[in-house]
This record gives sequence, C-alpha cells and structure tokens, in this order.
Amino acid sequence: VAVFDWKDPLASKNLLTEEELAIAETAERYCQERLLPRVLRRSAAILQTKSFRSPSVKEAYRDETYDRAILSEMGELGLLGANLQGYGCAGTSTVAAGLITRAVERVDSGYRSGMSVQSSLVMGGIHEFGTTEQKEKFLESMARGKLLGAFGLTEPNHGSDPGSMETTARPHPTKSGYYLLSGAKTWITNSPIADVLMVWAKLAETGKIRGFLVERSACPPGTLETPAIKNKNGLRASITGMIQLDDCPVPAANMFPDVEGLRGPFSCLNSARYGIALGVMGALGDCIDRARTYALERKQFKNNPLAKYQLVQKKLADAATDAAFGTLAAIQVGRLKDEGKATPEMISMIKRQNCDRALYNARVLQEIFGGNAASDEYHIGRHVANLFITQTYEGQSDIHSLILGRAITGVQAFA
Ligand code: TGC
Ligand code: FAD
Repeated sequence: VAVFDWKDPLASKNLLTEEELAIAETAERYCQERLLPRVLRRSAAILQTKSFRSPSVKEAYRDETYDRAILSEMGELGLLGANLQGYGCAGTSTVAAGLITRAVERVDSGYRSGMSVQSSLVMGGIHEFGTTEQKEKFLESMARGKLLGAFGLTEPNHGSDPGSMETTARPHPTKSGYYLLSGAKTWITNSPIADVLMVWAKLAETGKIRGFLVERSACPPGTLETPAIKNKNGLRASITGMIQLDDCPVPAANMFPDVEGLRGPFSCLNSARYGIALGVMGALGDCIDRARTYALERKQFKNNPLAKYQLVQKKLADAATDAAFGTLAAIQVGRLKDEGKATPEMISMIKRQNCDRALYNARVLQEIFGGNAASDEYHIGRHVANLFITQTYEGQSDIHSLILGRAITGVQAFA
C-alpha cells in the first residue's frame, strides 16, 4: 500500500541502493547524536539520555568555534572523500556522498562546509590532478581526518571572477626546484587550522593558473599567515579565514603537474557544488520538521494549533514540494555523474535551484515561529543565516544563472 511520507513525499528512497540507505543511516545517526549537541547546548540537554554522548559539547554556533575532532570522527566513520577510490576512501557512489552532506547539513551548513572543503575540494583535487607521490603523501591522512585541508581560490579583489586573480608563483631565485608564492586569499573555509592549503596562483612566467599544495609545517616563519575572519553572521559553526603568502617557498613537487587554467579549480568545484545541492536539502528538511512540530504545538485563536490554518499549511506544502523536487533532481544528476554524463551546467542548475529554494522556504517557515524565531534556541534563524551563505559561495546564484544563460543562448554575459 502506498503511503504518503511528508518527510520524503516523492519517495526518493526508492531510488537508493541498500548500500546508499545504510550509509545515509550511519551519517544521520552520527550527525544527530554527535554534531547536533555541539551546535547548541539546549540540544545537548535533550540528548543527555542517549548512549552516544559527545565528550566535548560546545556551543559552536554562539561561540563561533569549530571542534577539529569532528573531522577525525568523520574520518573514523569513512565519511570523508567517501566517493573517491583507494587511499583509505570508501569508494561510494556520488549519491551516497551527497546523502552524507545532506545528513551533515541537516545539523548545520557550517559543518557541511568544513567537510566539503576537505572531501570534495582538497581531496577531490589531489585525487584528480595529483602525482602518485602527492596522493600517497596526503590522501590517506586526509581520509582519516588527521590532516586538514583548505582551498584558496577567492581573493579580496576577485571572487566571482577568479580568472583575474593576483596571487603569483615565481621560480625561487636561489633554490632550484622551488617556487615563491605571494598574494592573498580571503573567505577561506578551514584556513586558520588547515595543515595543507591548496592555493591557486598564476605562474609569473606564463600568467597561467596552477595549483599548489602549501604545507603549513614547511613554511618558514612570516611567509604564511592564516588569520581568522571573526564575527560572521552566518556559518558560525565553521571556521573561516585568509591565506596570506609572502614569498612563501613551495617545492615544485607540490604543484599539480598537468592541469593549467581555471579547469583545475572548477573541476574541484563540480563535486563540491553537487554536495551543496543535496546538502541544503538537509537544512531545508530540518526547517520543515521544526516548523511542522511548532505549528502543531503552538495555539492561537480559540485554542487552535497554527497547523490548522490554511496559510500555515501552504508554507509547509511549498517547502516540502521544493525539498522533494530538489532531492530527486540531485539524485538524477548524481547518477549521471557516475556514468560520466553530467555536465557542469547540470550541476549549476541544481546548485542554484536548491540553494535558492532552501533559502526562500527557510525564510518563509521562519515566520511560523513568530517572535520565538528571534531566539537561536529554535534553530530556524541559524539555518536562514547559513543558507544565505550557501547561495553565495561556490558561485553565487546569479553567476550560475549566467552559466546557464550562456549554455542556453551561446552568448557570454559575464563581462
Ligand atoms: P570560463 O571561460 O567559463 O572557463 C575557463 C576554463 O575553465 C573551464 N571550466 C570548467 N571546467 C570544469 N568544470 C567547470 N565547472 C568549468 N567551468 C569552466 C572552461 O572549460 C575553461 O577551460 P579552458 O581549458 O578552455 O581554459 O571562465 P570564466 O573566467 O569566464 O568563468 C566565469 C565563471 C563565472 C563561470 C566562473 O568564474 C565562476 O564559476 N565563478 C564563480 C567562482 C566560484 O565558484 N568560486 C568558488 C570559490 S571556492 C568556494 O566558494 C568554497 S566554499 C566551500 C564551502 O565552505 O563549502
Ligand atoms: P563578488 O564577486 O564581488 O560578487 C558580489 C555580487 O555581485 C554577487 O551577488 C554576484 O553574483 C554579483 N556579480 C558579480 N559579477 C557579476 C556579473 N558579471 N553579473 C551579475 N552579477 C554579478 N572561497 C574559496 O576560494 N574557498 C573557500 O573555502 C571559501 N569559503 C567561503 C566561506 C564563506 C563563509 C564565504 C562567505 C565565502 C567563501 N568563499 C570561499 C568565497 C566565495 O566563493 C565568494 O564569496 C563567492 O564566490 C562570491 O565572490 P565575492 O564575495 O567576491 O562577490
């Protein structure tokens, strides 16, 4: 007998394999039991009775702190770089990796961010473009969460247009086999605590963009600084900073050998953007769940629950519809990606649509909480603030509109 499940209205579960369902369940259990308590203390109190208790409960969002142990825990569970083959990675499908990001983002987009950078941008980039030595040196430690990565593309003067970057790499004047990197990257997730920073820079000789793996431990004092950017009004459970390079010596062996131009960083972004597209469906799912519960409990006018009123029901219906459509679209693109049939434009389409609809619906559902929405204890305001940032990074939605517009018309509208 077919049953309507408001948590999965179009039965997306039917499209998943047994293995994917099991991975999703492991990820969801970990995220609800170990991550949620770290976001707000109130959640921790609710979870005190459960057996799987977190030893280091922190009010990460209020205090703007990030517990580095999170990535080690994720590593132990095989959640990092999950869809990569070899080097201690689980080798799952793209959809399974997306289900992991969805589970994490159901708790907080900031935790998903820290994981996306590690898994998709840095591990994914090394896996695709690295030499055998680079892969052997970094990937297994990163999969275990022992070594932390950051991805430096955006600069203070160049965000949507990274092709104009100013960071340079010039041959070391006295040390053969080394480059000197100079320049600044900003708004870089994980940078203050990262061990290895993937930095995209223009070769001084050719002006071509190349990727470098900058190892913090090998940088002489004063050549690499990674100050944190504090007081963010969203994504506060992830740590963000700058990368400042001042003639920082990096061995040529740490440069990706064969990839030149924006194809390098953008290829890493394809995988991370995919993860965001499914990830934000987790944040929206949590908003729907919380708004529904609140609407059933809160009574106004003749002791009726808010859920009885048609205007409130429409808000829930709109949000559930967008979440269901967005999830199905992401599963379809994930399947095509594994068959080698996904294009970057498909990923732009689901990244833009799912981020926009998650933000819009979360903002509308926030209204159901009335004045209580102003308290962070109701979680909805945190999701709204986070979702604004997901709509902005990895290509702001209007930039994805232009990518789609170019593909539809054949006419370039960026400049
Ligand atoms: P364009 O001429 O379009 O392309 C230049 C070269 O790149 C290739 N390319 C791609 N390759 C693979 N995948 C893709 N998605 C690709 N898109 C483009 C293209 O084929 C070309 O190759 P070649 O060999 O011919 O040189 O370049 P453009 O300068 O005109 O680019 C315009 C635009 C808008 C598409 C691009 O600049 C863009 O996407 N801007 C958005 C920037 C962005 O997404 N930044 C993200 C920074 S990282 C981040 O935000 C991490 S947040 C992490 C977290 O916390 O989750
Ligand atoms: P701008 O490029 O200045 O754009 C500002 C506005 O103008 C946007 O709305 C944009 O859509 C619009 N605009 C720009 N050009 C056009 C045009 N041609 N036509 C129409 N509209 C246009 N970057 C990294 O490299 N690594 C990271 O780990 C990382 N993490 C981040 C974490 C956080 C919390 C944040 C906030 C950002 C992060 N970013 C990271 C940077 C992010 O990718 C950029 O902020 C984003 O690409 C937008 O660039 P920008 O901020 O410079 O905005």
